[in-house]
Amino acid sequence: MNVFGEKDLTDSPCIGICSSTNLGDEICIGCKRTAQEVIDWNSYSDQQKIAINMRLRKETSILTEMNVTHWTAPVSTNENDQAIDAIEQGRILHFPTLAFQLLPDENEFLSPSFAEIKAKNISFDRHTQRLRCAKCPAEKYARLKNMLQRFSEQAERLVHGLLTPYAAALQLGRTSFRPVEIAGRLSSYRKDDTRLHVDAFPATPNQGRRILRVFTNINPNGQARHWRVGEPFAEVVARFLPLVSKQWPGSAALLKWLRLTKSKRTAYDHLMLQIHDRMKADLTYQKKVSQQSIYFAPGSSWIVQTDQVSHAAMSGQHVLEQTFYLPVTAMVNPTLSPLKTLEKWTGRVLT
Ligand SMILES: O=C(O)CCC(=O)C(=O)O
Ligand SMILES: [Fe+2]
Repeated sequence: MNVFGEKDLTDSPCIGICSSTNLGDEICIGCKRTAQEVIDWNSYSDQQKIAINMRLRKETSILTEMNVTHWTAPVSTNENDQAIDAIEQGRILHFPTLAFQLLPDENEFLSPSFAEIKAKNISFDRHTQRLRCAKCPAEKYARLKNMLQRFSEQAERLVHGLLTPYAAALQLGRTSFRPVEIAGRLSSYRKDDTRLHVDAFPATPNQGRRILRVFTNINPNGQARHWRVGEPFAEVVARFLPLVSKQWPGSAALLKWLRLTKSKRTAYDHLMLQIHDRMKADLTYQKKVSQQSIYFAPGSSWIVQTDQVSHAAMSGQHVLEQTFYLPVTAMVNPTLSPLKTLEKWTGRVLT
């Protein structure tokens, strides 16, 4: 087992919930091994253990593999349905061979020196055409912007083509370029994205809207982006909702008046922020919760709703990311949204 509590490929996959030995099931409900594999485990060679663990990881993976190789490639109705269903269930759409092509004169931007000291990302707002947190000489500024603009447009085309029922309602958020190595970066625990969390932003309440992000790894040195992904959203809520502190009456208006938030922090935003902070603050949870590691290779892309999928970015350098917001009413199955899940648990309207 490594320092994050992740199992090695030769470790037993047992999670302490055993239905094969206890109840005689052919497939164990906990680890998904066959009854025979459970009985024989200790007699297996490392090679056999690795083969079984690889098979189980594939079976239990949160990734839905998409065979889309171009940002504008036509997508079949079947793929549309599969993508919507998977993303709403809290899965990650993975495009192993969907790469973002840099222009030859863009390679020079693959350096942390283009980001302001202490900044995690360079961000770009397509509406205002402004870059934030970039430390870029004036003569290169337009080219850096062009790189982010081009990625943003391609990500938008991909999402519109793939998640067609969302197309009319999707709102374009920021584009970001992340040229800073994640591992070893210093930050407060709240800003520490190497801890499992669901996304919630203190200054930008999203008032129930979904956060949908497109990532692409443009690392030139073969380095994957290593993520951990934790338990399903309903389980996060079951564990942390009972611990949240209440939102003081009048605090939302005060935060807005003081301009600490860009819009009203709704009851939903309050709960999501509390859950975000409490997940990150609980180091035992970080280590012990059931989780899987994912290595996103250079030249691959992925789409994930980061308000729903518990995630942590452990290491990696150089990704591009595009954020979209989606009203819950535009979902095919709104009951799967964090908003509706929290409303069901609290018995209250939260926006
Ligand atoms: O940079 C990454 O790979 C992911 C960081 C993260 O937590 C996020 O974008 O929500
Ligand atoms: Fe995040």
